[in-house]
Amino acid sequence: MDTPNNETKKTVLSFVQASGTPTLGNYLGAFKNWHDMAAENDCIFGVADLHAITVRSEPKDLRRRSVEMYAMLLALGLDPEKNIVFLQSHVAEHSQLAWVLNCYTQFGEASRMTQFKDKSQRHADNVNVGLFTYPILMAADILLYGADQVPVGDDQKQHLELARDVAERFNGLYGEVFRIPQPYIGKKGAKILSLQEPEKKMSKSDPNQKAFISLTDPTDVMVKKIKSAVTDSEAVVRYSPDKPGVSNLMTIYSCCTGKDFAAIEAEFAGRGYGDFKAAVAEAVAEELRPLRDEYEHILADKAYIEKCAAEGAQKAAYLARKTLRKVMKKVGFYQI
Ligand code: AQP
Repeated sequence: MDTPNNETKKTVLSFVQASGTPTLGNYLGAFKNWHDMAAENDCIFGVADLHAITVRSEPKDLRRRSVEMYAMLLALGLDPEKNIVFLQSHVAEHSQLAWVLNCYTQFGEASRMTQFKDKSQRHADNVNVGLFTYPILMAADILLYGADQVPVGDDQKQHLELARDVAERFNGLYGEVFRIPQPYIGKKGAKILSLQEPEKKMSKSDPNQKAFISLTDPTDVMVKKIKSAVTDSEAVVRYSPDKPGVSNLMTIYSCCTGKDFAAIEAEFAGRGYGDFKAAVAEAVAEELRPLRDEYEHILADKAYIEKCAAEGAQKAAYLARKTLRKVMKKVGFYQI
């Protein structure tokens, strides 16, 4: 199995869909871990633009969002010289391997994916086959690069299990072709919830703008969204499953400040939600300000983005081609 550099480091891979502006959920659940892991591992980060078309959008919006998401990855500090940072559609092997893996995935196991059930309800007017086979494309994304670890939020755990099952099935038939990936779920922030419906996860494609904090929201917008977050009538800052709104804000505050829940409860004992929300808003604004500044700086430099994306695609394609060639041979395609 080939890895990007050497055998002592782990290969870490993660993608983000270009389906909107990334949220605080994406940041706390995934991006923050990516940044930390990039220092010590061989990392491959991708903008999943192929995944994004499972939901219909205007071509110009997809293009803009893909570039913005790519700029956001660079702004996180993922060094494009040391890591591979690219756009999925620039490497044709993703789609090619996905087709092969489709034929090694059972309809029944794909039908069990809860995100398909969720998304097909949310987009009932466009329940396309891509929405259903999305996890198989995701398996191809991961398996092409021999990823050891895949940092994801809780919502993607089931998809990763499917990737493992398909890889094990394929290896069982043809020998050790794929490395079996492990999920990496951060200790905190693995599931940041909607600010308006705290029983649902925070999602960048939520039609209710007040439900999520976008990483590019101006500070005053961010503050307003946090102040209007749904809580409860108890007016006590306490972490508990029956207080999902307050617990979610506590998680966000904890991720941004490093304070644990007991310290947060003590800090706000006897104080109302007004004070608490103001502190959460300030902590989020502080956490995101440097990222937003860097993002704006990078986004203004289109030549730099294009250069990094072209180099990233070239490095990714080199690795992907090797794996795909092996797969094609094992399956029995006539080689020329
Ligand atoms: N609310 C969340 N809390 C923690 N982690 C999250 N992630 C997403 N939402 C949360 C993690 O972010 C990474 C990139 O996600 P993605 O954009 O590729 O796909 P997604 O999980 O479908 O995210 P969204 O925001 O909900 O997108 P849409 O609205 O387009 O469906 C993943 O590691 C994910 O776990």
